[in-house]
Amino acid sequence: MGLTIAQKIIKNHLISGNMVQGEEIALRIDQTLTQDATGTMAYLEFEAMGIERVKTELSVAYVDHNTLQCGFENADDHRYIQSVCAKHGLRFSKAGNGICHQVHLERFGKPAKTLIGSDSHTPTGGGLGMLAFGAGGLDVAVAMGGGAYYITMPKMFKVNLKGKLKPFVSAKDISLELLRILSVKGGVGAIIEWGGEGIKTLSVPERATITNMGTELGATTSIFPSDEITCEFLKKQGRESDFVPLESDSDAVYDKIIEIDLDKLEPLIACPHSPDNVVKVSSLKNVKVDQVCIGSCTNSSLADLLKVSAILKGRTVADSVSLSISPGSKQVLSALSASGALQDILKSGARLLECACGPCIGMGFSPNSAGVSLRTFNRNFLGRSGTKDAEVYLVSPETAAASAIFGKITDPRTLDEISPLPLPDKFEIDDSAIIMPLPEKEAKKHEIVRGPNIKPVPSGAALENKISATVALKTGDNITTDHIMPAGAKILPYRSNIPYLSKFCFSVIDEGFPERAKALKSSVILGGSNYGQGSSREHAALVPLYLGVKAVIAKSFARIHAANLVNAGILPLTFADEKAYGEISQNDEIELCDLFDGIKRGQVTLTDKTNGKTYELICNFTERQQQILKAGGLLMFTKNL
Ligand code: MIC
Ligand code: SF4
Repeated sequence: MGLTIAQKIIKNHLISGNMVQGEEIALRIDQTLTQDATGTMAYLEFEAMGIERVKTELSVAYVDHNTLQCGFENADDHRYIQSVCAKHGLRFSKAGNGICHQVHLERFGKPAKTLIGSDSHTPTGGGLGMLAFGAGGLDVAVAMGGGAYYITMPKMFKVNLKGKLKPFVSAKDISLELLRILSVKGGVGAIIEWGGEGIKTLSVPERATITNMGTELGATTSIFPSDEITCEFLKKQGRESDFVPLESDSDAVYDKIIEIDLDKLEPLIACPHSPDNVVKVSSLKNVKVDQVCIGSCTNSSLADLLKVSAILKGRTVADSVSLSISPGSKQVLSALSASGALQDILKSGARLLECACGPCIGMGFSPNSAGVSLRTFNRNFLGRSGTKDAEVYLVSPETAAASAIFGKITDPRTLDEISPLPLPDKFEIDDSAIIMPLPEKEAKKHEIVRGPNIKPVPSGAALENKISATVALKTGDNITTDHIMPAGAKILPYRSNIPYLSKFCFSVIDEGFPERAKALKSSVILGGSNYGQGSSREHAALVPLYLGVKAVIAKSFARIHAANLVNAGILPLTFADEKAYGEISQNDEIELCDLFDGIKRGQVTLTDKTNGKTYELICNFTERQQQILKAGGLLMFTKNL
């Protein structure tokens, strides 16, 4: 039987386990990346492991999320990360150099290699034919130390593209179309491979838009073949020697095959508050727009911004609209400026922001009260923009630019045809903002700089055979990590300060939760399906751990969050019969008994002392996960080895 692209890379990186769907496999990791919002914690964990030098082929720390520096906190964190990089053998990409996924694509990504990153959009690298996963910071720390990355062998989905995109329809619309078809849960447990003759019409940055948004499908990762288009991209980056061809075998077997006809695709839009709430742009008439944001790791390539500038050229942004542009990298911004396109953007009245995540993670540019914001980003979860009652829509750069001009949601096909400036034959290579680590000898003497904002990582306690707890919170379906541990300008500077962060846990849906959980000392959370979707932030596990949460019992979990809970020593359990979800209430007193035996058997009994009933819970932990949980989390487990 032939192999898919992902199966080929897995086969070449398999350390243990069988490539049998549903079984745990361990993979050798070639490259790692972190960003600052998750990186500080990852490096504190890496330091706790006591390893001198990273053991990967390449590890890069980016500063892109938290660049406002409204106080000493995140400036200190940047210093800390930079000093760790110098000492332990990592490259450090300074604030302003760009968004991790865009810069990694440009400068470091390599086809057929494995990459894990402490950011859920790490699959962006799949646009280059990498097998790239988002992971919790601790998993990244372990990989930096030469340890394996564990995943469940995924299902294989194939999306075949046929035809060619029509003018003003773009890669973002392909992503939105797949979200419309599959929903935010549709990719769970699967790797999505893209193929068909239509992919030959897509450049690497367009492919990267698509693999980036595969995260919103809940997919383990997404990947494109490595072909002549990949080679062309690497050549323009002066990295032709990194090219290797990669394609699936003609007799590879897929669990699901989906076809999308590019000729028939229209501009699409995800309505508030979920990326799969997708309709045609043309179906929304007279929706007034207050702000438009163009950028993020999804849509900030030079090709995207050249299209935007071609639309804005000679026009002015509507009086009522505030338009922001955040180029993905210094390379993109320099090329935009060299081509003259930047001038067209500025003349239109757009506001140029830094090459960073910015508004995507609520770092500034929050919409006005009840404002309508159109964003080329990948997530429109409630409150993520920083304004709780804002209405955030996700669109392509073309739809964003057209709507900014007219002040209302506008189908870009109503514009006259545009001719964007051509892409350069070769990009200007300037890696001056990527700092190399110190040579090993000097590194030994190098001091790590630690600011007062850096507090110790909370550590779990060894699992006890019985948990008595109170249900501190009962949630609905699709709870995101932005609900559990919000980000934004007010909170993000405290990503290395778990006690402070804990004050905001679940604040989007229940402001009383932190106090309540803390007072209870031992609690559980009851969740619906797809609990923990979205970001890879392990803070969504570490903060509940700090607040005394012992287990999360849900209908189902998102992959990275479930792994983060295990790593933190919190039990992720699912209902054997979802009827139980309806019967257990917030504030109920519960007991989980015989846990040692239960986690071995894969089944634990919950006794609800308040309603007097018992329920069966499922937990299919691997041998390794059982040991991690027993030890009180991955850090304790690694220390005990
Ligand atoms: C996000 O898009 O939600 C983030 C911020 O990039 C996160 C990481 C984080 O929480 O720091 C992600 O996607 O993993
Ligand atoms: Fe940054 Fe937004 Fe991308 Fe997350 S999704 S990495 S916050 S640009």
